[in-house]
Amino acid sequence: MTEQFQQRLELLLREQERLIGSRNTAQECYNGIIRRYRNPVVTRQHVPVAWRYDLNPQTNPLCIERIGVNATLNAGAIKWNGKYLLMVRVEGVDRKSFFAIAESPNGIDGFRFWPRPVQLPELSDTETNIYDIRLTAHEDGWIYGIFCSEKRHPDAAPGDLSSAIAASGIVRTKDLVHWERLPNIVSSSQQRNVVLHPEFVNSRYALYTRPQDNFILAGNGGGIGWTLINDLSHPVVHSETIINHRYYHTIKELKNGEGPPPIKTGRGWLHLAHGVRSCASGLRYVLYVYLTALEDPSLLIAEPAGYLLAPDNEERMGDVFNVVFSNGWIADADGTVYIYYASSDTRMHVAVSSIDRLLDYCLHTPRDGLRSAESVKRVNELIDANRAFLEPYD
Ligand code: M1P
Repeated sequence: MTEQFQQRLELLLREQERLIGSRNTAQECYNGIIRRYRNPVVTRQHVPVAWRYDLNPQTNPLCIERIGVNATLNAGAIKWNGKYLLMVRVEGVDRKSFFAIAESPNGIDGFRFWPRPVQLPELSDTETNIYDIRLTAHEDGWIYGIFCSEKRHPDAAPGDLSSAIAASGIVRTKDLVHWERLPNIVSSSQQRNVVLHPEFVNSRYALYTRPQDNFILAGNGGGIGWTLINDLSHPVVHSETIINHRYYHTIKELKNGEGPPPIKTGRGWLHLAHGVRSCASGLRYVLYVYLTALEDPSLLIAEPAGYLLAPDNEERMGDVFNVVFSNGWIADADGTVYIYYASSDTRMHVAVSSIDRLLDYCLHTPRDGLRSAESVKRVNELIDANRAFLEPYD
């Protein structure tokens, strides 16, 4: 081994250990609902050196990177054997994504990838890309992963190398190591952001869906849908009800999608979702929450106006600007909630809240009045109610 090769390899390994070992701290700025942490929790620099470099000085004397990683984003999440696991979408420089699990002892730093990425069984070689997995520990005893399975549109004209179809793939596991592939969900529309509800509903599996007219735009479709399925080995969407709608001039006017599986609380099912609107700089993705009834998870009971979390500062920049996206959160037994989100399709972050705070936010924040006049009315109502409390400070 030449000295130069060895020095470079040692530097790469040392830098990665420094990154993984660096402690994360909470940001000062806090609205009482969620607190962001300063450092991203998983970046492309976290991807093991041995996945990217040929470490043989004979075949790689210059010690150059052989398989580059572009981004680590949109991770599913689960607590497993006391550890916080992210099933990260790792996107190579070749634009293909795959999944890899990174584990942390405390949920906020120290995320280290397991030795190998996940090799999910393929159903067909037309499946070109897989991404955005949602992990659900279902009461039937399996952990399911539902992800986007993308392929080229079969009717695309020969020169059209962009038109695609999004379907939803399903895998299940008992140990997060061995994965069994089930058939893709059959639906009359394109489906991305499909999420499995963790409990049976009327003895059936319940799915949150997102019917779309085409690959990017909701068109006449969109909204977060709800469907019941008898058997996940034959997953066919026969009928869908929209349970969370899009509205004109809101954060989700263009499209929306369910985030991670909802969390069961004493007041209802707590949901995290993304909303998308159009603006001069492109599409703007933000995160919002809503609450559905305990006895009927498809029944909306509360939804605060606007977003819970939007891209901030450097989060605005990356591969796809002005995006935050979440498909993973973890609720601890003490009520702490770790919200994992990607910024601008580039790296993973964490923000921490609690069930109590999210419920309070959900139940006591005014709903969207859908008009400026209603918004200012809400502010004036709050000012009026606050007057007595401000008197001692006058
Ligand atoms: O680029 C932002 C996001 O765009 C898509 O989101 P949606 O499913 O709502 O259309 C997805 O490709 C997602 O991965 C990506 O983060």
